[in-house]
Amino acid sequence: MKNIIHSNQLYERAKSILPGGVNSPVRACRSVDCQPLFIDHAEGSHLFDADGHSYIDYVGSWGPMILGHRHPEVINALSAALNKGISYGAPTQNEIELAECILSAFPAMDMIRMVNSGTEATMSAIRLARACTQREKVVKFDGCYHGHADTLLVAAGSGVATLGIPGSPGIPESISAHTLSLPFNDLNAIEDVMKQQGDTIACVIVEPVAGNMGLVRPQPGFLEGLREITRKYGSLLIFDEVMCGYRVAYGGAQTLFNIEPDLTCLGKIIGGGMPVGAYGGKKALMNQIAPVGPVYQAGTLSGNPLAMVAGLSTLKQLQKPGFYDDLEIKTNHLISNMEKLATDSGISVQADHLGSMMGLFFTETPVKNFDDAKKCDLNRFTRFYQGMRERGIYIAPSQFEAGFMSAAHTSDDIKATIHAVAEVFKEL
Ligand code: KE4
Repeated sequence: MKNIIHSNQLYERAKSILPGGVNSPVRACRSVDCQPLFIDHAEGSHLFDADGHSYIDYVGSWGPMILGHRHPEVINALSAALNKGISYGAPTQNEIELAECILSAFPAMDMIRMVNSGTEATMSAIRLARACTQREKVVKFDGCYHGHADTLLVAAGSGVATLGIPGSPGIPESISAHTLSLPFNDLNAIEDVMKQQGDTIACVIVEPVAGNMGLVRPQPGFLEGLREITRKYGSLLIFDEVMCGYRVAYGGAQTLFNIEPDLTCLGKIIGGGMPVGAYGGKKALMNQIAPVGPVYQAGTLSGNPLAMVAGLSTLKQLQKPGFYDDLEIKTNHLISNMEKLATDSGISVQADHLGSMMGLFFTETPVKNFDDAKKCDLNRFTRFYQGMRERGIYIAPSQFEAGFMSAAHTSDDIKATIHAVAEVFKEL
């Protein structure tokens, strides 16, 4: 067993002043019966914990670190910006540069607003959709996560439309009652709901490639069906590409699947590891946002100049020829080897990847929605997580999360990972 005495000491200190000792619940590693590792620093594809142990990182800060840690171009851009100041609370050229870069990659948007997180992006997009349609109800999908705004933290129903049951105490039923959660990949369910109450639905929000129940890709026709049915009933289609934007393709899932949503939410990669979110769409919608229009949304640190250059210097690297091809080759190599090793070990897994976003479910049935995902062998996943971490491989501490390859992962990293998988699978 790795000696993680410093992490444990830090964890004891943290628990007395931070709820659960963390600033975001999943980091506490509770679902995999582990103490969290406290990270001291990172470089390339590796994290280094407070006890000096190194780990090959497939969490990538939950998605942003597609270049790997401390990419020289990003560090140089941040250092230069830092020499000019940290925050002004006033417009800067950096905000325009990043906005122009994003709009050139997402033709469904011709205007965008920067915020500080994915939660702010989706929360604001919902408010805009409600204002523009003069409707209140929101449709989401079981197992999709769009941040922790009240409207979107709704326990997933199962099978049929479920009027929101608060996913957390503190969310008034008067709010969650406006949110319906349907099974992902189920066009019949959304067609039924829209037939019954489509004229009250402000928007349908979806992770076009789901990553918060593990990786679940859209079934053929699902996204096209959402686009068609929302147009038919005058509801807005919101693609939450906070995770899959710039991850599954440079132009996100909407480019990969050639679907034009009405609003797009982004985060993670567009900040290059700094706190950035964004939402955007056509001018007719976005000009409803204050100060031009009446829909209010604001933020002290929105468009922070350091965060803007971290994002822009990251996106510029993604534009390099072959960037996504290289990620696809590396991710496919890892996932296909994991599938083969599982078969050789007699372990039932469902593995998948889209670009450098990958998933591994411990189940024998294909996973098309959250009900399928919930049938996974969570005990087996816990043992897998523990075995991999002991061997210096850092994966998400939850069966219901995705994994991420970065440009910094080397063939030696992937070889070492496959070796660790082979050993751990033998123990499962
Ligand atoms: P943030 O508010 O965490 O920046 O973004 C919320 C969000 C919105 N939409 C999607 C598709 C997301 O995946 C997220 C956040 N993702 C989680 C990981 N599954 C963040 C990690 C965490 O909560 O600590």
